Amino acid sequence: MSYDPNNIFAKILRGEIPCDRVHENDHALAFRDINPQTPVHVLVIPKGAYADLTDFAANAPADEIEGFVRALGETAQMLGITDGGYRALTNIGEHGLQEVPHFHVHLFGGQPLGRMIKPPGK
Ligand code: DGP
Repeated sequence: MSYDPNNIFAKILRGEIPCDRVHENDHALAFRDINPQTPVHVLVIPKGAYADLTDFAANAPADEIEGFVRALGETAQMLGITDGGYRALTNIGEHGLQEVPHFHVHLFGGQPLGRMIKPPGK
């Protein structure tokens, strides 16, 4: 997927629209999802322009990958969800129902989360 610089998360990174920021480092920003699915629902995004995990894994330099992964763990710690457990999830492309074409990882927590996937038709 090619990167669309007009996507909503690019606008958040440029400060053109606000977000409820939770954490930030040189390479990543964490903020609350506008439509939370669980008591804690935060998005962690790289500051670089990557459309999805496939793009990020192939093209991000090592320092950006490290900064992003550290931000994931730090954000979970800051949110207080590590003891109870939580889920980190990224949607990719059409089958993954990715809505925003800037790589992001959802952090869900604050309650038992149930099964990871509901099989089709069940
Ligand atoms: P996904 O389907 O994985 O691309 O999820 C995109 C998520 O982004 C979805 O849970 C709602 C959230 N979202 C969309 N627009 C905004 C926004 O303007 N601000 C915030 N904080 N979250 C947004």
